[in-house]
Amino acid sequence: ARAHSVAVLGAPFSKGQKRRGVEHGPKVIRDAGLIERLSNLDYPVHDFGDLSFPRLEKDEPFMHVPFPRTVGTANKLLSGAVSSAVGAGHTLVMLGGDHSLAIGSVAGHAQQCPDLCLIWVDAHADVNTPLTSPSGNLHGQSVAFMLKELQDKMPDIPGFSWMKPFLSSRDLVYIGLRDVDPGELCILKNLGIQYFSMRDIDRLGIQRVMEVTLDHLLARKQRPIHLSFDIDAFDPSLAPATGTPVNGGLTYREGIYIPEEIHNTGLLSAMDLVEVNPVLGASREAVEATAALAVDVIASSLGQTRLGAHATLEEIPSAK
Ligand code: EXY
Ligand code: MN
Ligand code: MN
Ligand code: MN
Repeated sequence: ARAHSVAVLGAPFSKGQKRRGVEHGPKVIRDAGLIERLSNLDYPVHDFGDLSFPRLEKDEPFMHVPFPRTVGTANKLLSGAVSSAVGAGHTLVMLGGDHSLAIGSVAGHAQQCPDLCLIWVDAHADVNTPLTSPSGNLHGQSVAFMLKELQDKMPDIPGFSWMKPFLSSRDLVYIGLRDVDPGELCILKNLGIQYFSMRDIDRLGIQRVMEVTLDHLLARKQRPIHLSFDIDAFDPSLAPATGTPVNGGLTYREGIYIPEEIHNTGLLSAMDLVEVNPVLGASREAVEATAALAVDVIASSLGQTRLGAHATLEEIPSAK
């Protein structure tokens, strides 16, 4: 049986990339009414507040990778918190912060649920290794830390000795890709990873994409799902306040259908909502629209339907 309570955990962290502001993601997502929206659904919601991450005095780049120890240490802390929350029976919602946080979030989840599968909704594949990364930024490398098949392609990055890769490439599906680096495409192809680019969504439709995704991950056996949702999967017209926007993204309806279908499996065990950066919105409206969209994705993942929350009204009120 799945958890019957939800834990919300903020991770105000930005050192997986070089732009300031994404550490304020948890605050703007909460300000958009997250906790209230979740309490309209049918289970208790625990707000665990925000983690506080240590600032390291000295953290020299590794190759061209900035802040390796800062990112490694933050993710170690996050993985412990996620592991405890999932272990206590909560469905965990992690609010980022940049997408490097998925390393700790998925690792902590996997500590409790070693057979989990991962659905990565993103414009980007975030599967660079330090040797393929054009930017060095760790938020573009999160998945490479997780994959067993990349073990001997990953150098020993300072700050990450606490973790070992734990995910098989067949236990991962990408949805929404449209900005993939050459080294990343090489990894996707070589490891035979299942992915749906925006073009694939155009061809198949989001309904078929979700059918194939869930079949790929769950047909052999039902198991816990981790959803890692990068807000930049949406079209920038809908989610402008983010660090690496890419044109041609998910529509509102596609981006809501994905979490609705995941909820309907009954197997969602933890999720991330990352890369909301209020400093990068052109206006207050742009920031609020992005944060409201994040709330819609989270609420849909947890059972909010487009026909409203689960009805408590069973009978038509009688006038007589
Ligand atoms: N692929 C590029 C890189 O590795 O630098 C861009 C990565 C952006 C990562 C974002 C948030 O999903
Ligand atoms: Mn990402
Ligand atoms: Mn992205
Ligand atoms: Mn439900």
